[in-house]
Amino acid sequence: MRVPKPLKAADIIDLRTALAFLAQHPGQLVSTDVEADPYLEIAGVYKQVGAGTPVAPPTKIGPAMLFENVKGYDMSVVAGVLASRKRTALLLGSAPERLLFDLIDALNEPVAPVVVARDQAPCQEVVIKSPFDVSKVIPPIVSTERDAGAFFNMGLMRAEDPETGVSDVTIHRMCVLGPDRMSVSFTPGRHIDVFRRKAEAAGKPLPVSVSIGVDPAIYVATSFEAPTTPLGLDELTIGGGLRGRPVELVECVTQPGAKAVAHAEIVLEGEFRPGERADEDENTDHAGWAMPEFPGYLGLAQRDLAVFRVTGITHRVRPILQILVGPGEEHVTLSGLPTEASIYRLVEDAIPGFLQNVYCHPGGGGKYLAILQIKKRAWTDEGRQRQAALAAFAAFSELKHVILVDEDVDIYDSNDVMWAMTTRYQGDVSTIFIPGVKCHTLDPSGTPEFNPLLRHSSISCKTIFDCTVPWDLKDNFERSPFIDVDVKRFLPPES
Ligand SMILES: [Mn+2]
Repeated sequence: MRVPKPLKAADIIDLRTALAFLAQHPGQLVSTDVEADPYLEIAGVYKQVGAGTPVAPPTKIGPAMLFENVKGYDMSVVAGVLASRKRTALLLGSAPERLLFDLIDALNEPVAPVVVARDQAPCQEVVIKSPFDVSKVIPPIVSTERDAGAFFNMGLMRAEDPETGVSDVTIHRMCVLGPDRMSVSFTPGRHIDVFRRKAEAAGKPLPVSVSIGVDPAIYVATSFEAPTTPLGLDELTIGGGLRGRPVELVECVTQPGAKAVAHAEIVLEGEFRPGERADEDENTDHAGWAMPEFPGYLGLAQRDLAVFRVTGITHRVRPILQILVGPGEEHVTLSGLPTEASIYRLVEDAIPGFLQNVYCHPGGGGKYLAILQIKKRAWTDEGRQRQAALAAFAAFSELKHVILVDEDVDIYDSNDVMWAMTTRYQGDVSTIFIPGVKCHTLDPSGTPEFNPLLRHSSISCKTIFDCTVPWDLKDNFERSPFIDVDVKRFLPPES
Protein backbone atom coordinates (compact mmCIF):
# COMPACT_ATOMS: atom_id res chain seq x y z
CA MET A 1 0.00 0.00 0.00
CA ARG A 2 1.23 3.48 -0.82
CA VAL A 3 2.10 5.67 2.12
CA PRO A 4 -0.19 8.73 2.03
CA LYS A 5 1.40 12.14 1.62
CA PRO A 6 1.58 14.19 4.82
CA LEU A 7 -1.07 16.91 5.01
CA LYS A 8 -0.05 20.53 4.62
CA ALA A 9 -1.89 23.44 6.22
CA ALA A 10 -3.22 24.37 2.77
CA ASP A 11 -4.99 20.98 2.63
CA ILE A 12 -7.20 21.86 5.63
CA ILE A 13 -10.80 22.32 4.51
CA ASP A 14 -12.70 21.40 7.67
CA LEU A 15 -12.33 20.23 11.27
CA ARG A 16 -11.47 16.65 10.27
CA THR A 17 -8.60 17.59 8.00
CA ALA A 18 -7.42 20.01 10.71
CA LEU A 19 -7.32 17.19 13.29
CA ALA A 20 -5.57 14.83 10.85
CA PHE A 21 -3.02 17.58 10.21
CA LEU A 22 -2.48 18.16 13.94
CA ALA A 23 -1.99 14.43 14.53
CA GLN A 24 1.21 14.70 12.42
CA HIS A 25 2.66 17.22 14.88
CA PRO A 26 3.95 15.85 18.21
CA GLY A 27 2.17 17.31 21.24
CA GLN A 28 -0.62 19.05 19.31
CA LEU A 29 -3.45 16.51 19.62
CA VAL A 30 -4.23 13.91 22.26
CA SER A 31 -7.11 11.43 22.08
CA THR A 32 -8.82 9.43 24.78
CA ASP A 33 -11.25 6.51 24.56
CA VAL A 34 -11.92 6.58 28.30
CA GLU A 35 -15.62 7.31 28.86
CA ALA A 36 -16.07 11.01 29.67
CA ASP A 37 -19.22 12.69 30.98
CA PRO A 38 -20.36 15.84 29.13
CA TYR A 39 -21.68 17.07 32.50
CA LEU A 40 -18.66 18.75 34.21
CA GLU A 41 -16.12 16.01 33.46
CA ILE A 42 -15.00 16.92 29.91
CA ALA A 43 -14.54 20.57 30.93
CA GLY A 44 -12.81 19.49 34.15
CA VAL A 45 -10.34 17.32 32.22
CA TYR A 46 -9.49 19.89 29.56
CA LYS A 47 -9.21 22.67 32.13
CA GLN A 48 -6.04 20.91 33.32
CA VAL A 49 -4.85 19.54 29.97
CA GLY A 50 -4.90 22.71 27.90
CA ALA A 51 -7.35 25.52 28.75
CA GLY A 52 -4.69 28.02 29.94
CA THR A 53 -4.89 31.43 31.66
CA PRO A 54 -7.22 33.07 32.77
CA VAL A 55 -8.60 29.72 34.00
CA ALA A 56 -7.51 29.18 37.61
CA PRO A 57 -4.42 27.04 38.22
CA PRO A 58 -3.65 24.20 37.70
CA THR A 59 -3.93 24.77 33.98
CA LYS A 60 -1.52 25.15 31.06
CA ILE A 61 -1.25 25.54 27.33
CA GLY A 62 -1.43 21.97 26.06
CA PRO A 63 -2.62 19.84 23.14
CA ALA A 64 -6.11 19.85 21.66
CA MET A 65 -8.05 16.89 23.06
CA LEU A 66 -10.40 14.49 21.31
CA PHE A 67 -12.89 12.67 23.56
CA GLU A 68 -13.89 9.63 21.50
CA ASN A 69 -16.11 7.98 24.12
CA VAL A 70 -18.70 10.46 25.36
CA LYS A 71 -21.04 9.01 27.98
CA GLY A 72 -24.48 8.44 26.50
CA TYR A 73 -23.70 9.77 22.99
CA ASP A 74 -22.53 8.53 19.64
CA MET A 75 -20.60 11.74 18.98
CA SER A 76 -17.00 12.68 19.73
CA VAL A 77 -16.09 15.95 21.37
CA VAL A 78 -12.96 17.97 20.61
CA ALA A 79 -11.69 20.77 22.84
CA GLY A 80 -8.96 23.33 22.44
CA VAL A 81 -8.24 23.18 18.70
CA LEU A 82 -7.18 26.85 18.83
CA ALA A 83 -6.02 26.91 22.47
CA SER A 84 -2.41 27.64 21.52
CA ARG A 85 -0.86 30.37 19.41
CA LYS A 86 1.74 27.94 18.08
CA ARG A 87 -0.97 25.44 17.06
CA THR A 88 -3.04 28.17 15.44
CA ALA A 89 0.00 29.22 13.42
CA LEU A 90 0.58 25.61 12.31
CA LEU A 91 -3.07 25.30 11.24
CA LEU A 92 -2.82 28.48 9.18
CA GLY A 93 0.58 27.58 7.70
CA SER A 94 2.12 30.56 9.46
CA ALA A 95 4.31 31.48 12.46
CA PRO A 96 3.15 32.80 15.86
CA GLU A 97 4.64 36.26 15.31
CA ARG A 98 3.25 36.48 11.76
CA LEU A 99 -0.41 35.64 12.42
CA LEU A 100 -1.68 39.20 12.65
CA PHE A 101 -0.05 40.03 9.31
CA ASP A 102 -1.82 37.05 7.71
CA LEU A 103 -5.10 38.46 9.00
CA ILE A 104 -4.31 41.90 7.58
CA ASP A 105 -3.47 40.31 4.22
CA ALA A 106 -6.80 38.45 4.33
CA LEU A 107 -8.63 41.70 5.15
CA ASN A 108 -6.97 43.31 2.13
CA GLU A 109 -7.72 40.37 -0.15
CA PRO A 110 -11.07 38.95 0.96
CA VAL A 111 -12.62 36.01 -0.89
CA ALA A 112 -16.41 35.82 -0.96
CA PRO A 113 -18.12 32.55 -0.03
CA VAL A 114 -19.83 30.39 -2.64
CA VAL A 115 -23.01 28.32 -2.35
CA VAL A 116 -22.72 24.62 -3.20
CA ALA A 117 -25.39 22.01 -3.91
CA ARG A 118 -26.78 19.82 -1.10
CA ASP A 119 -24.90 16.75 -2.32
CA GLN A 120 -21.65 18.71 -1.98
CA ALA A 121 -22.38 19.53 1.66
CA PRO A 122 -21.16 16.90 4.14
CA CYS A 123 -22.93 18.78 6.97
CA GLN A 124 -26.25 17.47 5.60
CA GLU A 125 -25.32 13.76 5.53
CA VAL A 126 -27.82 13.28 8.38
CA VAL A 127 -30.95 15.45 8.62
CA ILE A 128 -33.09 15.56 11.76
CA LYS A 129 -36.44 17.36 11.56
CA SER A 130 -38.73 18.18 14.47
CA PRO A 131 -39.77 16.88 16.86
CA PHE A 132 -36.36 16.40 18.52
CA ASP A 133 -34.56 17.25 21.70
CA VAL A 134 -31.24 18.99 20.98
CA SER A 135 -29.75 17.61 24.21
CA LYS A 136 -30.55 14.03 23.20
CA VAL A 137 -28.79 14.49 19.84
CA ILE A 138 -25.77 16.60 20.85
CA PRO A 139 -23.85 16.11 24.13
CA PRO A 140 -24.88 18.94 26.48
CA ILE A 141 -21.57 20.33 27.72
CA VAL A 142 -21.82 21.84 31.19
CA SER A 143 -18.62 23.40 32.56
CA THR A 144 -19.23 24.04 36.27
CA GLU A 145 -21.84 23.03 38.85
CA ARG A 146 -23.11 26.59 39.05
CA ASP A 147 -23.64 27.02 35.27
CA ALA A 148 -27.12 27.85 33.97
CA GLY A 149 -27.03 24.72 31.80
CA ALA A 150 -25.40 23.41 28.65
CA PHE A 151 -23.83 26.01 26.37
CA PHE A 152 -22.68 26.07 22.78
CA ASN A 153 -19.69 28.39 22.55
CA MET A 154 -18.16 27.39 19.20
CA GLY A 155 -21.36 27.88 17.25
CA LEU A 156 -20.77 30.05 14.22
CA MET A 157 -24.02 31.96 13.79
CA ARG A 158 -24.83 33.26 10.30
CA ALA A 159 -27.73 35.46 9.23
CA GLU A 160 -28.65 37.98 6.56
CA ASP A 161 -30.04 41.49 6.88
CA PRO A 162 -33.76 41.25 6.05
CA GLU A 163 -33.64 44.67 4.36
CA THR A 164 -30.30 44.79 2.55
CA GLY A 165 -29.37 41.10 2.28
CA VAL A 166 -25.84 41.64 3.64
CA SER A 167 -24.61 38.76 5.78
CA ASP A 168 -22.66 38.36 9.01
CA VAL A 169 -21.11 35.56 11.04
CA THR A 170 -20.29 35.71 14.75
CA ILE A 171 -19.92 33.36 17.70
CA HIS A 172 -22.49 34.11 20.41
CA ARG A 173 -22.88 32.04 23.53
CA MET A 174 -26.06 29.98 23.47
CA CYS A 175 -27.65 28.30 26.50
CA VAL A 176 -29.86 25.28 25.91
CA LEU A 177 -33.20 25.98 27.59
CA GLY A 178 -35.47 23.29 26.15
CA PRO A 179 -35.74 20.64 23.42
CA ASP A 180 -35.70 23.27 20.65
CA ARG A 181 -35.04 26.54 22.51
CA MET A 182 -31.84 28.35 23.38
CA SER A 183 -31.05 31.82 24.60
CA VAL A 184 -28.52 33.88 22.64
CA SER A 185 -26.39 36.46 24.37
CA PHE A 186 -25.87 39.46 22.09
CA THR A 187 -23.58 42.27 23.21
CA PRO A 188 -25.40 45.51 22.25
CA GLY A 189 -24.78 46.53 18.66
CA ARG A 190 -23.57 43.16 17.39
CA HIS A 191 -24.46 42.79 13.76
CA ILE A 192 -26.74 39.75 13.78
CA ASP A 193 -28.74 41.37 16.57
CA VAL A 194 -29.21 44.39 14.30
CA PHE A 195 -30.69 42.02 11.69
CA ARG A 196 -32.86 40.36 14.35
CA ARG A 197 -34.26 43.69 15.52
CA LYS A 198 -35.12 44.69 11.95
CA ALA A 199 -36.98 41.42 11.38
CA GLU A 200 -38.76 41.78 14.72
CA ALA A 201 -39.83 45.33 13.93
CA ALA A 202 -41.33 44.01 10.69
CA GLY A 203 -43.10 41.24 12.63
CA LYS A 204 -41.13 38.51 10.86
CA PRO A 205 -38.84 35.68 12.00
CA LEU A 206 -35.13 35.89 11.14
CA PRO A 207 -33.73 32.67 9.62
CA VAL A 208 -30.39 31.66 11.14
CA SER A 209 -27.84 28.87 10.91
CA VAL A 210 -25.33 27.82 13.56
CA SER A 211 -22.38 25.85 12.17
CA ILE A 212 -20.27 23.93 14.69
CA GLY A 213 -16.89 22.35 13.94
CA VAL A 214 -15.36 24.12 10.93
CA ASP A 215 -11.97 24.97 9.39
CA PRO A 216 -10.01 26.81 12.13
CA ALA A 217 -9.32 29.66 9.68
CA ILE A 218 -13.04 30.44 9.68
CA TYR A 219 -13.17 30.66 13.48
CA VAL A 220 -10.16 32.99 13.57
CA ALA A 221 -11.68 35.32 10.97
CA THR A 222 -15.09 35.31 12.61
CA SER A 223 -14.01 37.14 15.72
CA PHE A 224 -13.23 40.47 14.05
CA GLU A 225 -15.36 43.29 15.38
CA ALA A 226 -16.25 46.77 14.26
CA PRO A 227 -14.69 49.16 13.33
CA THR A 228 -12.37 46.75 11.42
CA THR A 229 -15.35 44.76 10.16
CA PRO A 230 -18.28 47.20 9.99
CA LEU A 231 -21.85 46.11 9.48
CA GLY A 232 -22.07 44.63 6.00
CA LEU A 233 -18.55 43.17 5.93
CA ASP A 234 -19.08 39.42 6.13
CA GLU A 235 -16.25 37.91 8.21
CA LEU A 236 -16.46 34.75 6.07
CA THR A 237 -14.78 36.74 3.29
CA ILE A 238 -11.74 37.07 5.61
CA GLY A 239 -11.86 33.33 6.32
CA GLY A 240 -11.78 32.83 2.56
CA GLY A 241 -8.92 35.34 2.29
CA LEU A 242 -6.87 33.42 4.89
CA ARG A 243 -7.11 30.22 2.85
CA GLY A 244 -7.09 31.88 -0.57
CA ARG A 245 -10.27 30.03 -1.55
CA PRO A 246 -13.95 30.62 -0.85
CA VAL A 247 -15.79 29.21 2.17
CA GLU A 248 -18.49 26.87 0.86
CA LEU A 249 -22.03 27.46 2.09
CA VAL A 250 -25.16 25.37 1.65
CA GLU A 251 -28.81 26.30 1.89
CA CYS A 252 -30.44 25.03 5.09
CA VAL A 253 -33.01 22.24 4.88
CA THR A 254 -35.64 23.64 7.25
CA GLN A 255 -34.79 27.35 6.85
CA PRO A 256 -34.66 28.18 3.13
CA GLY A 257 -33.56 31.74 3.95
CA ALA A 258 -30.45 30.60 5.84
CA LYS A 259 -27.12 29.18 4.72
CA ALA A 260 -24.65 27.12 6.74
CA VAL A 261 -20.98 26.16 6.35
CA ALA A 262 -21.12 23.13 4.03
CA HIS A 263 -18.18 21.38 5.69
CA ALA A 264 -19.36 21.90 9.27
CA GLU A 265 -19.64 18.88 11.55
CA ILE A 266 -23.03 19.93 12.95
CA VAL A 267 -25.53 22.61 11.93
CA LEU A 268 -28.38 23.93 14.02
CA GLU A 269 -31.01 25.46 11.75
CA GLY A 270 -33.57 27.81 13.21
CA GLU A 271 -34.96 31.29 13.61
CA PHE A 272 -35.52 34.21 15.94
CA ARG A 273 -39.26 34.77 16.32
CA PRO A 274 -40.63 38.24 17.01
CA GLY A 275 -41.05 39.07 20.68
CA GLU A 276 -39.69 35.80 22.04
CA ARG A 277 -37.42 36.28 25.07
CA ALA A 278 -35.96 34.15 27.85
CA ASP A 279 -33.70 34.38 30.87
CA GLU A 280 -30.45 32.47 30.62
CA ASP A 281 -30.90 30.93 34.06
CA GLU A 282 -34.56 29.90 33.77
CA ASN A 283 -33.64 26.25 34.44
CA THR A 284 -31.67 26.98 37.61
CA ASP A 285 -34.39 28.87 39.52
CA HIS A 286 -32.78 32.14 38.45
CA ALA A 287 -29.65 31.38 40.44
CA GLY A 288 -27.92 34.27 38.64
CA TRP A 289 -24.97 32.48 36.98
CA ALA A 290 -24.36 31.79 33.30
CA MET A 291 -21.01 30.08 32.57
CA PRO A 292 -17.27 30.77 32.91
CA GLU A 293 -16.49 34.00 31.10
CA PHE A 294 -13.32 35.09 29.30
CA PRO A 295 -11.89 37.31 32.08
CA GLY A 296 -11.73 34.18 34.27
CA TYR A 297 -14.83 34.68 36.41
CA LEU A 298 -18.22 33.01 36.38
CA GLY A 299 -20.45 35.17 34.19
CA LEU A 300 -23.74 36.54 35.42
CA ALA A 301 -26.89 35.18 33.80
CA GLN A 302 -28.50 37.62 31.42
CA ARG A 303 -32.20 38.27 31.39
CA ASP A 304 -34.66 38.89 28.58
CA LEU A 305 -32.45 37.47 25.84
CA ALA A 306 -33.41 36.67 22.27
CA VAL A 307 -34.48 33.04 21.76
CA PHE A 308 -33.11 30.83 18.99
CA ARG A 309 -35.77 28.31 17.94
CA VAL A 310 -34.16 25.22 16.43
CA THR A 311 -36.17 23.88 13.49
CA GLY A 312 -33.69 21.27 12.28
CA ILE A 313 -30.36 19.63 13.05
CA THR A 314 -28.06 18.38 10.32
CA HIS A 315 -24.72 16.69 10.82
CA ARG A 316 -22.08 14.47 9.31
CA VAL A 317 -21.97 10.76 9.91
CA ARG A 318 -20.19 10.29 13.29
CA PRO A 319 -19.92 14.03 13.90
CA ILE A 320 -17.41 15.75 16.17
CA LEU A 321 -18.74 18.41 18.52
CA GLN A 322 -16.17 21.21 18.79
CA ILE A 323 -16.11 23.02 22.12
CA LEU A 324 -14.11 25.71 23.86
CA VAL A 325 -13.16 25.11 27.50
CA GLY A 326 -12.20 27.90 29.81
CA PRO A 327 -12.42 30.39 28.31
CA GLY A 328 -8.65 30.59 28.40
CA GLU A 329 -6.02 30.48 25.68
CA GLU A 330 -8.60 29.57 23.02
CA HIS A 331 -10.51 32.79 23.68
CA VAL A 332 -7.19 34.64 23.66
CA THR A 333 -6.59 33.31 20.14
CA LEU A 334 -10.11 33.95 18.86
CA SER A 335 -10.41 37.42 20.31
CA GLY A 336 -6.78 38.48 20.46
CA LEU A 337 -5.61 37.81 16.90
CA PRO A 338 -8.25 39.99 15.22
CA THR A 339 -7.63 42.66 17.87
CA GLU A 340 -3.89 42.57 17.14
CA ALA A 341 -4.60 42.96 13.43
CA SER A 342 -7.01 45.84 14.07
CA ILE A 343 -4.48 47.65 16.29
CA TYR A 344 -1.58 47.12 13.91
CA ARG A 345 -3.55 48.34 10.92
CA LEU A 346 -4.63 51.58 12.57
CA VAL A 347 -1.23 52.41 14.10
CA GLU A 348 0.61 51.55 10.89
CA ASP A 349 -1.71 53.85 8.94
CA ALA A 350 -1.08 56.67 11.43
CA ILE A 351 2.69 56.18 12.00
CA PRO A 352 4.16 54.02 9.21
CA GLY A 353 7.09 51.77 10.11
CA PHE A 354 6.98 52.49 13.84
CA LEU A 355 4.96 49.62 15.34
CA GLN A 356 6.82 46.29 15.02
CA ASN A 357 4.29 43.85 16.46
CA VAL A 358 1.35 43.51 18.89
CA TYR A 359 0.41 40.79 21.34
CA CYS A 360 -2.96 40.57 23.06
CA HIS A 361 -1.86 38.88 26.26
CA PRO A 362 -3.79 36.08 28.01
CA GLY A 363 -3.88 38.21 31.18
CA GLY A 364 -6.60 40.22 29.47
CA GLY A 365 -8.32 37.25 27.86
CA GLY A 366 -7.24 38.58 24.47
CA LYS A 367 -9.23 41.80 24.88
CA TYR A 368 -8.11 43.92 27.85
CA LEU A 369 -4.31 43.89 27.61
CA ALA A 370 -2.13 44.56 24.58
CA ILE A 371 1.66 44.69 24.42
CA LEU A 372 2.95 46.97 21.65
CA GLN A 373 6.50 46.56 20.40
CA ILE A 374 7.77 49.78 18.85
CA LYS A 375 11.03 50.99 17.35
CA LYS A 376 12.19 54.56 17.92
CA ARG A 377 14.22 55.51 14.84
CA ALA A 378 15.25 59.05 15.78
CA TRP A 379 14.69 61.61 18.51
CA THR A 380 11.60 62.72 16.59
CA ASP A 381 9.95 59.37 17.39
CA GLU A 382 10.06 60.13 21.13
CA GLY A 383 6.45 60.33 22.37
CA ARG A 384 5.10 58.56 19.30
CA GLN A 385 4.90 55.36 21.38
CA ARG A 386 2.20 57.02 23.47
CA GLN A 387 0.42 58.21 20.32
CA ALA A 388 0.50 54.57 19.15
CA ALA A 389 -1.11 53.49 22.43
CA LEU A 390 -3.89 56.05 21.95
CA ALA A 391 -4.47 54.71 18.44
CA ALA A 392 -4.67 51.18 19.88
CA PHE A 393 -7.50 52.29 22.17
CA ALA A 394 -9.24 53.76 19.15
CA ALA A 395 -8.82 50.53 17.19
CA PHE A 396 -10.45 48.43 19.89
CA SER A 397 -12.73 50.07 22.43
CA GLU A 398 -12.63 47.21 24.96
CA LEU A 399 -8.85 47.52 25.38
CA LYS A 400 -7.92 48.60 28.94
CA HIS A 401 -4.13 48.32 29.40
CA VAL A 402 -1.37 48.97 26.87
CA ILE A 403 2.21 48.03 27.67
CA LEU A 404 4.79 49.67 25.41
CA VAL A 405 8.18 47.99 24.90
CA ASP A 406 11.17 48.49 22.62
CA GLU A 407 12.18 46.30 19.69
CA ASP A 408 14.67 44.29 21.79
CA VAL A 409 11.93 42.89 24.07
CA ASP A 410 10.15 39.59 23.32
CA ILE A 411 6.47 40.49 23.58
CA TYR A 412 5.40 36.82 23.85
CA ASP A 413 7.68 36.21 26.86
CA SER A 414 6.05 37.63 29.98
CA ASN A 415 9.40 37.43 31.83
CA ASP A 416 10.98 39.73 29.27
CA VAL A 417 8.04 42.15 29.37
CA MET A 418 8.10 42.26 33.19
CA TRP A 419 11.84 42.89 32.98
CA ALA A 420 11.17 45.91 30.78
CA MET A 421 8.44 47.04 33.15
CA THR A 422 10.94 46.82 36.00
CA THR A 423 14.15 48.26 34.51
CA ARG A 424 12.72 50.70 31.92
CA TYR A 425 9.77 52.05 33.84
CA GLN A 426 9.21 54.46 36.72
CA GLY A 427 5.62 54.50 37.96
CA ASP A 428 5.30 58.24 38.38
CA VAL A 429 6.70 59.30 35.02
CA SER A 430 5.98 56.27 32.80
CA THR A 431 2.27 55.75 33.49
CA ILE A 432 -0.52 57.56 31.68
CA PHE A 433 -4.03 57.33 33.08
CA ILE A 434 -7.08 57.97 30.92
CA PRO A 435 -9.84 57.69 33.51
CA GLY A 436 -13.56 57.17 33.06
CA VAL A 437 -13.60 55.59 29.61
CA LYS A 438 -15.96 52.87 28.39
CA CYS A 439 -14.28 49.46 28.43
CA HIS A 440 -16.04 46.13 28.92
CA THR A 441 -18.94 44.99 31.08
CA LEU A 442 -17.13 41.85 32.25
CA ASP A 443 -14.24 43.57 34.03
CA PRO A 444 -15.24 43.14 37.70
CA SER A 445 -12.97 46.02 38.75
CA GLY A 446 -14.70 48.51 36.46
CA THR A 447 -17.50 49.28 38.88
CA PRO A 448 -18.51 52.18 41.16
CA GLU A 449 -18.07 49.79 44.11
CA PHE A 450 -14.40 49.34 43.18
CA ASN A 451 -13.85 52.95 42.16
CA PRO A 452 -16.33 55.51 43.56
CA LEU A 453 -15.38 57.97 40.80
CA LEU A 454 -17.14 55.78 38.22
CA ARG A 455 -20.80 56.55 37.60
CA HIS A 456 -21.56 53.11 36.13
CA SER A 457 -19.99 49.72 35.61
CA SER A 458 -18.23 48.84 32.33
CA ILE A 459 -16.26 52.07 32.62
CA SER A 460 -12.54 51.83 33.43
CA CYS A 461 -9.33 53.76 33.69
CA LYS A 462 -7.48 53.00 30.47
CA THR A 463 -3.77 52.93 31.28
CA ILE A 464 -0.58 53.16 29.25
CA PHE A 465 2.53 51.60 30.78
CA ASP A 466 5.40 53.14 28.84
CA CYS A 467 8.30 50.69 29.30
CA THR A 468 10.34 52.10 26.42
CA VAL A 469 13.75 53.71 26.87
CA PRO A 470 13.81 57.49 26.33
CA TRP A 471 15.65 58.12 23.06
CA ASP A 472 18.42 60.23 24.57
CA LEU A 473 19.17 57.56 27.23
CA LYS A 474 19.51 54.57 24.82
CA ASP A 475 23.22 54.09 25.65
CA ASN A 476 22.38 53.31 29.29
CA PHE A 477 20.01 50.47 28.36
CA GLU A 478 22.00 48.20 26.04
CA ARG A 479 21.44 44.55 26.88
CA SER A 480 24.52 42.40 27.57
CA PRO A 481 26.05 41.63 24.14
CA PHE A 482 26.33 37.80 23.93
CA ILE A 483 27.52 36.44 20.61
CA ASP A 484 24.95 35.01 18.21
CA VAL A 485 25.56 31.25 17.79
CA ASP A 486 23.74 28.64 15.71
CA VAL A 487 22.78 26.50 18.71
CA LYS A 488 21.31 23.64 16.64
CA ARG A 489 24.84 22.26 16.17
CA PHE A 490 25.18 21.76 19.93
CA LEU A 491 21.81 20.17 20.69
CA PRO A 492 20.20 16.82 19.88
CA PRO A 493 17.74 16.94 16.95
CA GLU A 494 14.06 17.66 17.81
CA SER A 495 14.91 19.98 20.72
MN1 LIG B 1 -19.76 41.57 11.83
